Amino acid sequence: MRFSTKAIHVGQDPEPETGSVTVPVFLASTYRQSEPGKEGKYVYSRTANPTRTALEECLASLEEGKYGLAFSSGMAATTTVLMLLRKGDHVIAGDDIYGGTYRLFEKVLRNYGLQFTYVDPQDPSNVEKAVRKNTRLVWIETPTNPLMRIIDIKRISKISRKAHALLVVDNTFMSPYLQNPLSHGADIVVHSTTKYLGGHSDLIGGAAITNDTKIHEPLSFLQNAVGAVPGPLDCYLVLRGVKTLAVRMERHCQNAKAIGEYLLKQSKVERVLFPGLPDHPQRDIVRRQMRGSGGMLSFQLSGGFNSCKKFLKQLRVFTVAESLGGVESLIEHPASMTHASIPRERRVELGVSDNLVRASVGIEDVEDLVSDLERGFRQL
Ligand code: P1T
Repeated sequence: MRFSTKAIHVGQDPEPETGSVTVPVFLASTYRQSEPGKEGKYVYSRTANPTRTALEECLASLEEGKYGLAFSSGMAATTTVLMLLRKGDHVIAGDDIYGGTYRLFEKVLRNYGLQFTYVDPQDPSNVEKAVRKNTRLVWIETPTNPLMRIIDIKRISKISRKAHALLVVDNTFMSPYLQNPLSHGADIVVHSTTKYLGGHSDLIGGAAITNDTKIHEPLSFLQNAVGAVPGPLDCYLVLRGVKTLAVRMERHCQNAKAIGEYLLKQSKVERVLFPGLPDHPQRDIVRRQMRGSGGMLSFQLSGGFNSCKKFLKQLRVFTVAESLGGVESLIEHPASMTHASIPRERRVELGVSDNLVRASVGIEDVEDLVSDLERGFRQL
């Protein structure tokens, strides 16, 4: 089966009793046992729920994985994956990652005895040099949030394999339609399903997918033991979103490309960060590991934070908000919003400058998006 057929059918056979063509939302928290201790497939909904099972099977198949687990948020998925580690273990993480992931690592998990080193994985030798005896996990995003840097998953996977460390790729920015990290050597793929998978900015959710039984078993144990699971209605909403993922992603890619090209021509734009530009320095990796350049782009405006504020204030179609991946276009200022939890010096060092704007290009008519941006530029 190909992508959209899987998105619409895997885990979603018509319900046997009624023939319902959509997966029912099983609200039950618990299930009858025919005799005490004689458990069926479902016992208690934290452990397993039929609506969640449908979603987990579908997401696994879209990521070319065997096992999928759904969580109550992207951060819940990340936290649960990190709980595979023990006190004293070392993690190498990409230096440009979602601010909330950095905050979890630094402000929470460090207190539980995990060690973190941040490197720029655009040059894989930086990861190699950071390996210690106790390195157990490598964490990357690609493209990175918000600088849109591309990391070579295959090369990083060779390094992590040699170090006996798990490679986790947060695939939120691409969605499984555009990139399948497991096929390039990742051990676990993580998603914030809040974004493209849900696709309509109406839920918070997460997922982790793997091909390896030895990873799935302890992770599945942790999903139940920790308990950061999504409710059945949210699972249903992700499943509904996933059915149209392919058509949405095509339009996101098309619109973002047009906006990227438009931004390049603006005199007030100092730099456009977008993997879809023909002269992108990492276009060989883009071609090899991605099936499209996605709907996310960032750009730097001349005139600093003030200029960004003036620009954003004029917009009527783009909404100034955190998050991404919904049908509607969103725009934000990472330094004061999504990445505010990263200390300023560190942010500036990385390139998350005060004049950086990040856009999640939606699937509206692109002419209206361009006119909206024009309204913003007229004010500068
Ligand atoms: O918000 P939540 O579903 O918990 O997902 C966290 C998360 C994980 N990974 C990536 C790459 C993300 O971008 C996010 C959330 N990001 C935003 C809210 C944002 O605006 O970047």
